[in-house]
Amino acid sequence: MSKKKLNIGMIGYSFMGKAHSFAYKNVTTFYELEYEPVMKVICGRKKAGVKAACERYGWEEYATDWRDVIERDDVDVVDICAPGDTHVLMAVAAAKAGKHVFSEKPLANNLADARTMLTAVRRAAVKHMVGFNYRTVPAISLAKRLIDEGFVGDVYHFRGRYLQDWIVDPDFPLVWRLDKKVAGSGPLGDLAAHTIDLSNYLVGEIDELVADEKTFCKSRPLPARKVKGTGLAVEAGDEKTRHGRVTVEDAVMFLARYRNGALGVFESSRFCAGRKNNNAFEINGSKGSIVFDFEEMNYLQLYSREDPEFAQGFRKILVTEGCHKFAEAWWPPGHIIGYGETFVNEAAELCKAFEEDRNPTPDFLDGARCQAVLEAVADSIARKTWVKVPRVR
Ligand code: SOE
Repeated sequence: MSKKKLNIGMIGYSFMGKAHSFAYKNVTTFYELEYEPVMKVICGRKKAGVKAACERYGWEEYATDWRDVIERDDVDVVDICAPGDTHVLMAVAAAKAGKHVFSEKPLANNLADARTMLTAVRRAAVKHMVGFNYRTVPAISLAKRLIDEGFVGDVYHFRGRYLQDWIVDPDFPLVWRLDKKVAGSGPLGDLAAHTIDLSNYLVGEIDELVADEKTFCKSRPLPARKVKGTGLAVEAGDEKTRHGRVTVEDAVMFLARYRNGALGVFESSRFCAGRKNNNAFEINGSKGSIVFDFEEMNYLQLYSREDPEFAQGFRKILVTEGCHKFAEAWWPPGHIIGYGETFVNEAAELCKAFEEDRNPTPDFLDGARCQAVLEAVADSIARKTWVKVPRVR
């Protein structure tokens, strides 16, 4: 039977553009899908860069103006992989044009924009998805199942951290992720957004929080005019004396109280030497605990107080069996998966939503709920006090 086509128009071709291209290219190899993504058009402002990405990643065509992508009749889904400051404009225009919208995280650079995006996709009755790719790690699905099926009991604590070290060198250049106007915030929106989404998903909504932050390195060399590499890897300009101001935090932390009575501790930083992509958490409940660390993403640790006393202890569950959601599509048991596969799983979820005529998960509501926490963190830092997290429905 011939498959139905889902034509994708993707804006952005850097790190996330590469990840999403990898996903569209590989998804039908692993998933039986009624709808098949077609890599129609990739868009970026720099002609040479987007042309090269188009050829390398395997897109049919390229464009240099995102509005052209949105206006095309042969585009069904607009996939936004551009920096946060562009999301609201692109997503609202895409929804108005009747396109389904897939946006990278954080959904926007502030809560007002996130709400605008949510309203736009709801009004247009189009499908919407936000790129919290870690939800598709099989160990995260297992954590959700263990919590839902009562293995952890009532949750008392969520302790989450997301740590990296790629800007610990003060000579690392002033890239867009360090510019508040473009990125919205530092590790808060870039990293803690993932932790917050996982905590929303696994534990529930946060009621109130108190936060603090620090910028260790306030000025950095401007990047080389001709930027080499993509994503996080760029070179400083030859002239290390030309500096610019860092306008985002380097590290952020907050304490949280959940609506269901649980307590949370969150920490995110890009100044943790040796921590490359340390997205990790521990949840402690009345019946047991679970522990996850992305650097060992194929495992989930479980401690059950209901095991016989003589056998109690943390067990490491290898999450690669056919019974494990998001692992079942891949390899035989024990043949582990990696970071790229999370994006393939995400693309499969997007396609399945069309087959099942529902919205994909996580969606703009999840994105806006995360944004409400990000906003509360910024508010708490500015006012140096506990603040309530605005509700988003
Ligand atoms: C860079 O810090 C980054 O690529 C984030 O933007 C991603 O969301 C995160 O998953 C990995 O690190």
